[in-house]
Amino acid sequence: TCVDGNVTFNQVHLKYSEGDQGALYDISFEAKKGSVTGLIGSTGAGKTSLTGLLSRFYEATNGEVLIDDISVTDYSLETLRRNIGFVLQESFLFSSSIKANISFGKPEATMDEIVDAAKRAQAHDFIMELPDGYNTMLGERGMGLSGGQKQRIAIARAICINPSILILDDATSAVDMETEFQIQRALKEVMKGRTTFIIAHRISSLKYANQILVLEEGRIVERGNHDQLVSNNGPYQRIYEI
Ligand code: M5T
Ligand code: MG
Repeated sequence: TCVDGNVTFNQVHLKYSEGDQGALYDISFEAKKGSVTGLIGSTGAGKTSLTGLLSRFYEATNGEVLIDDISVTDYSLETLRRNIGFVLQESFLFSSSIKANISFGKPEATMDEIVDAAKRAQAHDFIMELPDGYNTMLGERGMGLSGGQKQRIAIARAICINPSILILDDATSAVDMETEFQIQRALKEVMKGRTTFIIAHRISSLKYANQILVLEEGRIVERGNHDQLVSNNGPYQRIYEI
């Protein structure tokens, strides 16, 4: 099943356990198909929790999370897995071949699809320079990759499943300018046409977001696009100045 990727949160509350004071309170917003939503806020504000609700890593204690007007609880986990892609700060690579790492979310992917995903992720060229190309083994007894290379493999993996919804944990670790440029290009490519959530650690990646949600202690304390939030002189402006 393919989804369009219209996302709605209606008064969502999340508590991880009975005693806990709650990770999210009264979260409501819409993210239209193909739009970019930035999430920003200090550590523990609830950014990861919010995006995790989409994949049903956890379920809302109250309120509803909808994809295309259907509650996420009505989708199978398999459908959610096929439609939601992740590129995380510390994306997990397996002790396996590059090929297997790219097609991890879609084991039936053809070699053509894998190469196409790698090209769009700006990873094809460095892969071809490795001793066994796409068959190069990664991990403990295999090849070590740089942070920037790992990130591009993770982007290729996300492109490979062709998800309608994409979650990016934006932090690019310390990489050189050229790698940074390639990663930005790859991210731009992978975001195309997908409903994207960017958990931003740098404001620069939020300048073009359709909406930005500023989270503090589980609540949305401010929302708008970059220009609106800068002129608001509120929490976003304070983060921006740091
Ligand atoms: C929000 C708690 C966490 C914090 C709050 C993912 C997760 C979070 N929490 C749990 O108890 N169990 C969990 O599995 O929920 O945390 P977050 O959503 O991780 O916040 P963040 O992503 O904005 O923070 P960071 O540090 O990644 O910028 O009370 O303990
Ligand atoms: Mg987080």
